[in-house]
Amino acid sequence: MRVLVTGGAGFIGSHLIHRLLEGDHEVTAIDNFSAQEPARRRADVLSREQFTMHEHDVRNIAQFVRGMPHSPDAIMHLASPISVQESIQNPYKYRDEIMVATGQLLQCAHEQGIKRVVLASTAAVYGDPARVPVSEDAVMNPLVPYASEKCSAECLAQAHAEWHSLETVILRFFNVYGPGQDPSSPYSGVVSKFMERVKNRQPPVIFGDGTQTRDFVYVGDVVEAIMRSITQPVEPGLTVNIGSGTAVTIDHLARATIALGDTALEPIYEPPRSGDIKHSQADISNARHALDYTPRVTLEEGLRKTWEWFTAERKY
Ligand code: UD2
Repeated sequence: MRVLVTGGAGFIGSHLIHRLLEGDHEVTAIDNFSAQEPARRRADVLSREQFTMHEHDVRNIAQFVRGMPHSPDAIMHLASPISVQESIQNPYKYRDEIMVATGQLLQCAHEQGIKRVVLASTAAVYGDPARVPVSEDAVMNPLVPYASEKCSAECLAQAHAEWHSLETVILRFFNVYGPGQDPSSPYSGVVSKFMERVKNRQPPVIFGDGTQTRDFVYVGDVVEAIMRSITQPVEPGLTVNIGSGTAVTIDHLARATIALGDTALEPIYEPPRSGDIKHSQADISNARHALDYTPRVTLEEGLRKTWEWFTAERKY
């Protein structure tokens, strides 16, 4: 297949591109390299035949797609800012780069006769769910701009599935982690933050009392789910949770990371972050059924692989 990946130099995007190339697909990717150094290094590592990476802003995605010599068969739309907290500080960035860009992408896919668009959405659309594990039919309850823009993007995708029979697939990612996740931004994922701190013999910093839970899903499992959603027959508008199905406390995560570092550190506790939800855990029955998705990497194994990457010379 010919696949366009937006956000191709990002954490999930670079893993996905490796997997697509292994499967002999032809891949074009765009990225604005907003993550700077790691993103550029990832792009270099990935230079291969059957693959091109372009520096391009997702807010002008239609211009890029219209200029492609051959239309792709499918688009995997990963380009997106990802921070709950940053979206509170800068909501317009989130509106433009999530809702506006996705709307443009869907419209252009329709005009160009592209069959399938897979969207990266998020567990944040549920807000603080009434019960966990949460399934896809739970009400959307976005609590921050990041989540509400993702809700809007989902609605646009559903509308395109309905009006134009565009094969859209919405993947609601839970907390994705693994090798290659960049710890350097204040908004980086907690696993990368804890790994970096423990590697430097500093205690992990926990926001709140550490009893909040998250569903951590290994990036390799996420990539398998994406591959299936690109290549398998699906009902247009399919919406599925992509998590591990298990909830873990942040306290447990901190202690598991400390154990990997073989140190006697104790976590530091700081006030909770604004916009933080308390509990998150995916019901993954729909993904199992519709995509034959099975998470294979346990948290213990995933953390070990991630730790090995953090402590070896990092290769993005
Ligand atoms: C993550 C994703 C978000 C969305 C969501 C879906 C990132 C950066 N964000 O948001 O895009 O998909 O999951 O579930 O991947 N924490 C600490 N210490 C730290 C950092 C974080 O205690 O140094 C806590 C934080 O307060 C929160 C939990 O760890 O309770 C997870 O934080 P996060 O930033 O990794 O991810 P989250 O769930 O806000």
